[in-house]
Amino acid sequence: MAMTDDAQSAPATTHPVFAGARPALPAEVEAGAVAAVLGIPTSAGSAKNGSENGPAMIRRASSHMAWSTGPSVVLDLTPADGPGQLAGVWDIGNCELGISLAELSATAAEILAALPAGTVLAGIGGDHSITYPLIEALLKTRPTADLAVVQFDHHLDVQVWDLEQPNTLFNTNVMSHIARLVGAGNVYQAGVFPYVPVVEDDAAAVRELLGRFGGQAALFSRTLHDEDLFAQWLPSGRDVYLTIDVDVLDVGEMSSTGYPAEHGLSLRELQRMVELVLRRNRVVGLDVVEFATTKISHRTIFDAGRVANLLQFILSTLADQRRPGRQQ
Ligand SMILES: [Mn+2]
Repeated sequence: MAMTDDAQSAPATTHPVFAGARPALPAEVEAGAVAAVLGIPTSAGSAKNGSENGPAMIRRASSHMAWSTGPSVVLDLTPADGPGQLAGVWDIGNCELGISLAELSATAAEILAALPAGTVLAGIGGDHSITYPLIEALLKTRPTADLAVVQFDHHLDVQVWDLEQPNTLFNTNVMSHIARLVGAGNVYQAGVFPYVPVVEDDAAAVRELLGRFGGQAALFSRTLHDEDLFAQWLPSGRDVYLTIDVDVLDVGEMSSTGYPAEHGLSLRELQRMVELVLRRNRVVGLDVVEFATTKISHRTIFDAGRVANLLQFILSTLADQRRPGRQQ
């Protein structure tokens, strides 16, 4: 197949599983599973098309981490004490969540209830609005008094109006709705662009809202780029929901997204920061959102590969934490 930067339409088919993970229905996932990957192919919460192709593109790009014939395993060379074997990751297919908020949450709750206790539901978006029903379902099925949300994103995704109307949920305001769910003080926003234009009449309200958040480690801040300062800023020892909007990456590494960042993090920087989140907390749910394209090209295939590598890194780190003898 010729691949150029124009022409090819995005795929109608999907690679069956993420990175050779074991395929199963949620109820078939075995006890002790580390994570269950769930594709959520929607752009219902976005003004732009393309994020509905995220799960298919990212799964297809992940196929370089799986043999095409017969069962295989993935060895992980990142642990300092030698190769580990990635185990316990399942792929439970796609979930067509529909467009009503109640429907989204109910479906996600059914999936979580069917999975073995302790299995991390790992969502592949889809636009960023999917994070709200995933967190709502998590709170409903696995109540915790101590949930923090760590968001990597180029944008704050907050607004200060119409927040009592759940049908106004979009990728542009999803974190305001999530702050209402978990308490603003429990939402940590990392990698956000530091200069935020607001309507003058709203400036005080926005400052007040952001002041109630766990905090913002903005893109150009020392808090984000000094590892010690960033570790101090992060929640520690808590149950964490991790949400990664891929537009937090620099356009040079991620142009397949609705609003690419002219200046963003490198994938390597993001990995180091995400690793700190994982090492210092118990990640109980996660998603990777906003990969978006309507075309197949060299560029979009490599972008999808970077998202696949990032998700593999997160799942491998979670699996490594469950290895016998590891400190939690
Ligand atoms: Mn976002």
